[in-house]
Amino acid sequence: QAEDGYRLWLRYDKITNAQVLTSYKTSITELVLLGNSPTVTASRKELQTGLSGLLGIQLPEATTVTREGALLIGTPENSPVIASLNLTTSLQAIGKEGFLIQTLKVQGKNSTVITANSEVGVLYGVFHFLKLLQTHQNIQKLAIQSSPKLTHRILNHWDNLDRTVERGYAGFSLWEWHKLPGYIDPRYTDYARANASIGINGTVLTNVNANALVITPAYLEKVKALADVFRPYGIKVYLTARFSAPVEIGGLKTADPLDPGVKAWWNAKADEIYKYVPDFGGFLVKANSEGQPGPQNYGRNHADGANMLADALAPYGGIVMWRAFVYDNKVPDDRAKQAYTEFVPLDGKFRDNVLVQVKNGPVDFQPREPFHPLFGAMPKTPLMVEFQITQEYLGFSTHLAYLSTLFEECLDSDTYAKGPGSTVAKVIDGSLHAHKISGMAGVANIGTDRNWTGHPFGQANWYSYGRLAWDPYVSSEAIADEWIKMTFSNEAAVVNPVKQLMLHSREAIVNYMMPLGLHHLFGWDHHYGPGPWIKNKPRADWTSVYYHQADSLGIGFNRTVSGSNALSQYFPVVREKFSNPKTCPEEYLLWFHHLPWDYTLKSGKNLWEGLVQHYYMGVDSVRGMQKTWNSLEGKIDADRFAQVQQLLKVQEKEAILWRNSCVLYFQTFSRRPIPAGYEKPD
Ligand code: GCW
Repeated sequence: QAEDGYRLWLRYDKITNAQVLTSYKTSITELVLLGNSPTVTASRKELQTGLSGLLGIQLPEATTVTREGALLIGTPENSPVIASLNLTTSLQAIGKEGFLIQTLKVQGKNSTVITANSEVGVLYGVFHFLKLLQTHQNIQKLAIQSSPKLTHRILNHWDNLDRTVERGYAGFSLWEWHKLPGYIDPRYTDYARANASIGINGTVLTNVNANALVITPAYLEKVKALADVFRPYGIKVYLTARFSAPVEIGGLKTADPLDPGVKAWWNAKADEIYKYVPDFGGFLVKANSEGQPGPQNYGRNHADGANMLADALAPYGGIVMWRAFVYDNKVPDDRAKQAYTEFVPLDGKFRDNVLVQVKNGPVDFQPREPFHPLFGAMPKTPLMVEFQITQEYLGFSTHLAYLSTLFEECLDSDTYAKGPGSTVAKVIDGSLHAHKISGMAGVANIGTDRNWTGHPFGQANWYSYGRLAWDPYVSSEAIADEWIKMTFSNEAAVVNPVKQLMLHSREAIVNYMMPLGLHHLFGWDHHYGPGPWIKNKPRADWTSVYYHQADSLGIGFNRTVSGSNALSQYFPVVREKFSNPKTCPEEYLLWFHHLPWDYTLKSGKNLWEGLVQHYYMGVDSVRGMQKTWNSLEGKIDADRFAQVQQLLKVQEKEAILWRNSCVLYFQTFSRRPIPAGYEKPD
């Protein structure tokens, strides 16, 4: 049977390791799971599908524990046996969405208990339990307690109503607007299962470049149909709000957020939306950025705009996620500075149900960026981090890039906002500044492709995003380990090499696209191939020369005090470290500094030689990845093996194109030879 990757990491093929299989079969003998609410039904179905696949058994159901090896599942509310277990203290500690999995004697029998304060918490526990089996863990003495560290774990779909996806590379939008609400594609349920399995609890259905039509009744009916499918899986639906909607669909003359008529319009709109979707999550807004309308059109600021919408949603418990990715018509001396400049003065001015959503870095989802200086700089406002799961700037769904390492690098960065240890993770999980709400947003890489993400390894980015939104402190290595086991194989001979390949894959791309802190050197607008030579576009900050600033003397963007002084936006310890090229981590060197071609790097090589070396290393790494992958032939199903093999060949070709283009282009400035020993670029 062809393996098309549709099942993602929720593959429940029969366990072939006889020892593991036997031990599971003795430990899992009956299911005690009461109730039939939609969420309980989802748990039951997942378990039965999972266990009949993995163990090849149809688990008998009972209403109470009758034998050794019972799986006792539920909340104290829906299960009298669980209520009698006296787990109150542990349950108190895990919050609404957390879960416990414990080996306990119940009615004298060894049982595995999966419990939580809510049915969705139980569902998360069920997925976790299945993962233990998928990854061949010992389940004899379980004592697992897990709760999400962030309250809002959200996918952002940049999906348009015509089903095109902005920066989406895996087919069209999953949402079949034309057929909704009458036809419910079973794929919506599989989408919800996949998200619930990693704890994602919200989805923004529409593009941040918003279309106001989605909040008209004709579409709200369709939105409701999707929300109804997702609800049992703990997933709330959110929409993007087009700021000019009162004018475009409401017939008002203005969208001024301080205008009483505009406020009344949004209040009524919220009332209407909640009639369709009683647990509607709220709005995500891109305003006054890249031509989108916003409060500044009326001389108001971001807080005025966000607060108006927040007030409309507050009676229903909805939130506003207001994006900080802003740049306007005035081309700045340095675009990297604009968000901080506009938002820091507004700290403390936002309503309690507003989160400001900040991209991981200050420019735009580059293969590598230093962390955004807003993190830590708005202590009175809950900040979300926005990651891009879709690989707009990392080779689309053609190049293999395991992005967990990028996410992790950002989350682990120390802002020094409150002294050492003030990491981005602590800012966004709310612990640094004691916020009650917190969140992470990931721009989805999912579409109608059979395997959802185009590249089979794109699935790992969806997966790792969800895992990090649940726990931003978990390591990329641990995530890769479980993902590989669930997706490909438990055999060490597969797990170890694939893990190494994944963990180094993003650095390979940095090297062949934008080493040493270079950034935004892409071909015009499509952001795929190389275009370091791009100039003379409508805006200077849409060109590559604006970012690399190469000339006969040197290369790099000077963001120190003698340049744009973007460094002044970081806290002193970071600022000082990055300001000095000798202490600035070399991966950010040309992000912050314009340096002469003969500047000496840590390796002893000069800047030109070091740059060339990185470009060549990038291509070499791709060749290494190919070698590793080729060695796995026969250990991975033939279909996915061949697919990845072909994609890696394309990637090698394109890595060479990147390397040669950049090296030859920059050579026109450096006027230095390619050091000996490298193959000739052409
Ligand atoms: O990365 C840039 C993209 C735009 C995108 C914008 C944003 C949705 O090139 O396509 O628009 O960022 O994040 O708003």
